[in-house]
Amino acid sequence: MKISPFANLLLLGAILTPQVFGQGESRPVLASETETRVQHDQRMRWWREARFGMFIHWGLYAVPAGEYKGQRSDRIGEWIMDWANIPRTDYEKFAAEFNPVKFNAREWVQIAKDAGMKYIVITSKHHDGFSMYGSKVSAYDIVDSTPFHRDPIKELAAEAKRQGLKFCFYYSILDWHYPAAYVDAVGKDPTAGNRVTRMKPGGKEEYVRYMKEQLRELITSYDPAVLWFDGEWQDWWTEEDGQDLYRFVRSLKPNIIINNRVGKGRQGMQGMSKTDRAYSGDFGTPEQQIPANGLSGVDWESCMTMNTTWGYKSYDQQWKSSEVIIRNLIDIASKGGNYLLNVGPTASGLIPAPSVERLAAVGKWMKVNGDSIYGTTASPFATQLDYGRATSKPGRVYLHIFKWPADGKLTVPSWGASVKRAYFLADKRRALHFENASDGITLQVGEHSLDPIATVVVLETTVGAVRRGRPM
Ligand code: FHN
Repeated sequence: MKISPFANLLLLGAILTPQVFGQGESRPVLASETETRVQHDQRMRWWREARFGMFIHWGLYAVPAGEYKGQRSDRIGEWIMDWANIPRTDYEKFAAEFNPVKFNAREWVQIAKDAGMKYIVITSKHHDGFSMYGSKVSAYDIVDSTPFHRDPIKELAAEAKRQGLKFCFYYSILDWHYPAAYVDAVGKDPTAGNRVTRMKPGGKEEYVRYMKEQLRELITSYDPAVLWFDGEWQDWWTEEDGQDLYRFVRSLKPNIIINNRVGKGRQGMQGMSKTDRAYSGDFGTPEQQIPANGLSGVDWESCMTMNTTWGYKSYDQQWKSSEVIIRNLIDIASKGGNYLLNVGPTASGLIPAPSVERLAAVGKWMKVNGDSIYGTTASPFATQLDYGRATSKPGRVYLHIFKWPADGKLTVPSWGASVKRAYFLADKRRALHFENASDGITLQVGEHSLDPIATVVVLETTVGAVRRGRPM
């Protein structure tokens, strides 16, 4: 079943003792009855400052690469078992063909690091149920069932640590392969993707025990900084199940960060006021979109593909331009969010060249302008700039200019601070002339941009930047 992506409003499910909130605003108890706002902010700190991460969808689905018995589809590659209606036993045969001999953990981490990414989230197990790490609770994994016989996750975790990136896991609650699960396609076109996976009687309890054992080995053996759950929309999975799993994971690693798809935070907001229910998880997960005004008052991360698929498809060449990707990063940061940008490696273990090219272009921009993204909070302005975006830090506002003014002048709306100095982030020596006025400032930026995708101007201000949109 394809879930229609829509903005996720996440109520902070983390424990905040009643005195931290105003009266009547206490949240249900989740992971630990003692996490205060200060402790929560401390736990989220690196994640909030990081702003930019790499999503990796890698699994058996890279073997068919979007084609099965001559059938192709415009649907996402990692769902091929579903949309091509491949029986479990036939799908399992892909394991014997999966031998990613070109996989090189150092290269993958270097590509992420050079792009300016601060964390990596990789699929430990997607909906197909195949474990991309050496699992002790399932032989349906890359070490036991493929000719590769290596644990690429172990190599990637070690390399991420060596190069200073946070290593994180994606884990799917939905599992098409688990014996107790079955696809309820009775009377439905099984290739239409509207199938529902159900659990046989007693199967859910057995599966939750299995899932917890896998999560235990993932946390104790690879020490992930984030657990990025997915596949939570099944009707046999409840918000209460999510809160139980949230507590379980946090009991194994108290400072781990967990997304809202551990429970029903992604679906439950329709028709409900945001105070009706608190949802488990530490951040919202809008998918393939950037919420128009961000998600105020919560942490959130937009996850997006570079073409149209998460898992590799040999014929998907609908790549976003580097300009779109860089401006997405800026737009998301200006609204107080993180950007989780996906790559879908091939069955031979390579990140597709178009992805590598775009990530290098992002890295080139970030090398010069990263200060305007890392550790920033949302724009201090009440309305969105028509010529670009803005981010802020205490005592600074960063203007990202997409559209260069023909007359070399920009108007910056007032926001409760006055400007002391203005200069290009890429050329700090060159002071820019500006005039403070009651309704804002007029800034002279000259005839030519410094970067056609986004030129950054720094405004040094008299007071700490106003923080909007983030619980910081
Ligand atoms: O069904 C998955 C999909 O394959 C992919 O993993 C995305 C990434 O966020 N999540 C689910 C769809 O929302």
